[in-house]
Amino acid sequence: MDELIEKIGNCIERGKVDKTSPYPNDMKGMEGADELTAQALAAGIGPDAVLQACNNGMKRIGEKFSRNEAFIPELLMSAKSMNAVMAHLKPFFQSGSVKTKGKLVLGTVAGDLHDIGKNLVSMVVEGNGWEVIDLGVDVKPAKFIQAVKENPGCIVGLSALLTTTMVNMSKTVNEIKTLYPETNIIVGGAPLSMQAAEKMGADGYAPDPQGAVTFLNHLNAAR
Ligand code: B1M
Repeated sequence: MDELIEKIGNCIERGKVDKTSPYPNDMKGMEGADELTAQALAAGIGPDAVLQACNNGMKRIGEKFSRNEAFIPELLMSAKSMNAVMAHLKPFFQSGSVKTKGKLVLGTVAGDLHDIGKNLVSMVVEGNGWEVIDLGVDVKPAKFIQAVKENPGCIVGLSALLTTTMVNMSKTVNEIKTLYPETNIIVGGAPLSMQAAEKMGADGYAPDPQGAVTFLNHLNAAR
């Protein structure tokens, strides 16, 4: 079991999507993230353990990228492998859904194309009984505002992975709060912190998807 988990993490780090994928060259013909995840779940390994292995693999490729030992194409292949895993995990995260507790309008802010973390937040929040309106990546403030207008009472979730796009996050918070001051906003993403969230006027910060669920559930309880 441990070996299977380790292999999945390795596929994420190396960007091995599935058996037919010709990349990376030295793994040609070998099973990839897709097949190994299916095997792991069939063997009774929990989705959380699979996800943890993926996050570890993603962390390793990220560290290589920081050291200039990996480049954008490698990162893209890792992201593609992660998506292959997430296709298997999605039903597990969604199965907790009983009834809709409210709406979360979610998106990665303008200028930022990172969506793996946002997609995880989306799955887990949905799995915990919330309806998620996912606006995608590179979302301009006007698009968030339109969604808030169309979904009265919704909560807004903003994700950012780049320190350079945190300024767009701040702008988005500001524009939403100016027009819809009663709207609750939660922010997250690797460069964020509670302090940064407070500084930009957001109502909450979560370091991970479960933290986002806790925040949303607290808001509901207080309503
Ligand atoms: Co980029 N990238 N990237 N990248 N990339 C980082 C973020 C970076 C840290 C890498 C590095 O230098 N070590 C660095 C940012 C540095 C900085 O600003 N401090 C970086 C850079 C510089 C860039 C480019 C500028 C590179 C270039 O072109 N020179 C470029 C920018 C493109 C753009 O966005 N405009 C770029 C591009 C890319 C790819 C497209 C190749 C690819 C993204 C593919 C995709 O998302 N579809 C990519 C990737 C994969 C990464 C790394 C390796 C992995 C990110 C990831 O998915 N992590 C990353 C390095 C790293 O993190 N080790 C890196 C896994 C994911 C599950 O974690 O997204 O943090 P994360 O989400 C977590 C939490 O943060 C939280 O929950 C999630 C689950 O725990 N969370 C929330 C996230 N959103 C939340 C919202 C919430 C609550 C919690 O409430 C609403």
